[in-house]
Amino acid sequence: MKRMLSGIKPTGRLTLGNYIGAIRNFVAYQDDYEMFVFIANMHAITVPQDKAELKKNTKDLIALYLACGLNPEKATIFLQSDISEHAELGWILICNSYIGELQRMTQYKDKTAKGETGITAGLFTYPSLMAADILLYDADFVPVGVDQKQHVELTRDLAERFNNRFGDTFVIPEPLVTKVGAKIYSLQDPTKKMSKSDENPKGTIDLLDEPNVARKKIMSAVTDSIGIVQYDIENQPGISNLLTILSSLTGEPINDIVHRYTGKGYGDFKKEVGQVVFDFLTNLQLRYKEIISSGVVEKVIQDGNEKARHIAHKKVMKVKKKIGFQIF
Ligand code: ATP
Ligand code: LTN
Repeated sequence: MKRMLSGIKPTGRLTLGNYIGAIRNFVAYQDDYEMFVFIANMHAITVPQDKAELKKNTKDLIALYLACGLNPEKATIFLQSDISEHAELGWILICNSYIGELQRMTQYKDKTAKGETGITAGLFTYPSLMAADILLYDADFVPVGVDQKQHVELTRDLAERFNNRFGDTFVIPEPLVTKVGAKIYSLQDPTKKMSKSDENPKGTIDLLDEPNVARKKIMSAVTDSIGIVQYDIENQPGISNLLTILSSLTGEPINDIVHRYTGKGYGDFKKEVGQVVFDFLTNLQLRYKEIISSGVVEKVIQDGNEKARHIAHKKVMKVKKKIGFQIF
């Protein structure tokens, strides 16, 4: 069975973008792949985190993984910072990454271009840590939203470089980007990614939003004055985004939805999207509450960590031997 791995940072409340672009796919793939899903808390601290919030977000993320349908019998769910091999291999890969290639990573480039201050060295080197996350487990595939594809490509470069220099060590992973929903946009600015760290809460649907509040956000989503429900990302980014959301949550192809709305206005369409989101969140939150109160979260992480640690340890031992760290 091929292996698949992915992670999400506990940097805030998970959004519908995280669900559609990432988690939904982890769940779909868990039957056909050996699945590893982790909480990327070492990546979270590349920007300052409040201790209590980080703890809460981490627990919530695990519970939401489960509520979204990840099954710990099939998928290994673990906490990155509990497996110290991530930091170890991360450092070794940083030492095999060029400053130039890290400078080309869009997240860093965008932040520096905007003149943001307080950018940490961790934010600059985090793509190398992400490479370590992937290479430790010999992952064949990495399901991610489109914004992360570049990092998986860097991972491939680092793995090939290492293999060429030290001999066959790492599996070369492939990014897997979903066809529909690789990028869900802000409801208030549909040219921008829907993001956990967005300051405007109206643009983002949190998975833990009150379902009624979420419905209102859909109803007040920015659209256009064209008045035809159709998929046209250039001229109708808002409507196209809502079409993607609806299609992702129901499985109905976008073309079929467009067909159903021939001759109808945005009002009816938004109502349907709002209702589907309302129902989705209501069911999800019911499961989330059950999971939180059952205390299963701790057990899931303990079991997952154990499995992950075993694999990661073997890989780091191999790497240390290859580079000359093992002297006896
Ligand atoms: P932040 O806003 O703190 O940078 P984020 O919302 O981008 O966080 P991540 O933890 O960076 O979330 O991403 C987790 C996964 O969710 C990644 O695979 C990412 O590609 C995917 N993802 C995040 N936002 C979206 C989105 N709007 N549409 C589709 N996929 C997304
Ligand atoms: N960098 C990613 C989260 C992440 C990840 C990974 C995803 C960290 N390590 C390994 C896939 C595989 C992010 O910011 N979304």
